[in-house]
Amino acid sequence: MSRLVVVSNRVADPRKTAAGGLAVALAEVLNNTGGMWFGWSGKTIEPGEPGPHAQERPLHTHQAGPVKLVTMDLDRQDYDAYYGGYSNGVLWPVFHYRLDLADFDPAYITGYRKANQLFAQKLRPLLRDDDIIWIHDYHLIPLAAELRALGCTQRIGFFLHIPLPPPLILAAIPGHDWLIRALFAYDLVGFQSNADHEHFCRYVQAEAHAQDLGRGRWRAFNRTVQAGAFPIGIDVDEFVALGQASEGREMYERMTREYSRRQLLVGVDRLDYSKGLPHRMQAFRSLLQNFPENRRVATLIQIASPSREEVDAYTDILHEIESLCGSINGNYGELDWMPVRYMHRNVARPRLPGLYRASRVALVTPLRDGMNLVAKEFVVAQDPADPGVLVLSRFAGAAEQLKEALLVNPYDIEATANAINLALHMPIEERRTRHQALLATIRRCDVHWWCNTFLETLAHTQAEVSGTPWL
Ligand code: GDG
Repeated sequence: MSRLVVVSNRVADPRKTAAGGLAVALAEVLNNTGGMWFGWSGKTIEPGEPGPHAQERPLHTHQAGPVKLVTMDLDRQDYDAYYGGYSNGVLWPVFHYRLDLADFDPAYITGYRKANQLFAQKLRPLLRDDDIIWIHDYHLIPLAAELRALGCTQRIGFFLHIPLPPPLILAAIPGHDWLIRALFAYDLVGFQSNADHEHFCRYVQAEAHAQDLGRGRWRAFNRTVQAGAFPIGIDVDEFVALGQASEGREMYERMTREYSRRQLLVGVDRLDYSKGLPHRMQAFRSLLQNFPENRRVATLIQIASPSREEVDAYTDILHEIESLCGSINGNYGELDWMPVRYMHRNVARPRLPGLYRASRVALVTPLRDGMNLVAKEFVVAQDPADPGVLVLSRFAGAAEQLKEALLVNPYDIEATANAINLALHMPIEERRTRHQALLATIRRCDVHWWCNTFLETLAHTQAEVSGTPWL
């Protein structure tokens, strides 16, 4: 059987838990298959720091159960241009439809390309001829092209965890044609949703004049690539077990005791402008304003785990949320009731199922999201006899699958407040029916299904042995 080699910007020990959808999902996958996980070490070399040049620097290797973790350091300037610059200052905002937040500094793409070349140079000697290589996310789009340029002919798949916007938004990125052309170095390119896949098809047809070979296959730049939607899921059994473990149960009991006369609403997000936190706060404020019967009853617990604090747009959103929470609590709070409990901290993963289960409503209202795993975790954590209600943004990839949630447009503050009110007062029969349907979908398309479907499709793509370097 071929060995699986996973490549992503960050590598996490699969035996430990980590926040962030990508790490959580990959840890689960590699735990089952074994193989190698390659990525950045998390360490940067500061200018003037003694030591060998990037190309000669040794790799860090660590055996974690069945998984060999191999990581490399990056020079500070390269890391800043590649990670904070191009990946999170250009690709993240544009792919989340936020052209206004993009910083198209030309130095960024140079650093991005250089980091990807270094990844390829370091990875190449570790590869076996029959490896299956699976590259993840927007940080590493050109990696397969760089590997092909070094002569790699292995099957290489790519999965984009974030949305792919429509062609005209993509076209705002200087060098967008280079970026999409790089996708043709892969054998299989996977997206989270049908909408993202459709954007890819429209782009390659219109901008790259690709030939449609049918069944998801496209021909351009002397290469054939297959593309499709592979919605990511969670490890349902693992999450159920986590909820039954002592920390999960204790959390549930503590929350239900503490809030016995209240109704809890919960939000769990990385602190990111794509997650729609200010809009959510405004909707919650409208709920209290328009439906006063919820005052003294509804409490929103919002966890916003720290993320990418070195990027300016993230500091701005932090201040905006803090000010909104302060004003809601100031205007509506009572001596014995705080409407919003906001935490800008990480919560230990074993506590999450208990927190979800104690909550009557989850607010998952991103302005754009590739998938959103919190929506799925919330459903799985519920008591089927008395389940909570999921309020879900129609702009999360998860909305394509989770039709029985209360779907909202998060930009429409009043309509979202109405939906939250509906959720808080939904009769138990309706809650049960919706929950049953949601759970069935989430179980059917769990993380193992996602991984197996992607890897099986990759194994069956028509192998193309042409190492033509075209970047
Ligand atoms: C990308 C895409 C896509 C969050 N806060 C804490 C915490 N978390 C965990 C959640 C969940 C994960 O992090 C977040 O999942 P999302 O799906 O919201 O992901 P992103 O980080 O934006 O990731 C996204 C995902 O990739 C997978 O493809 O779904 O659309 O943007 O598991 O529970 N975990 C802990 N403490 C926290 O405070 N322990």
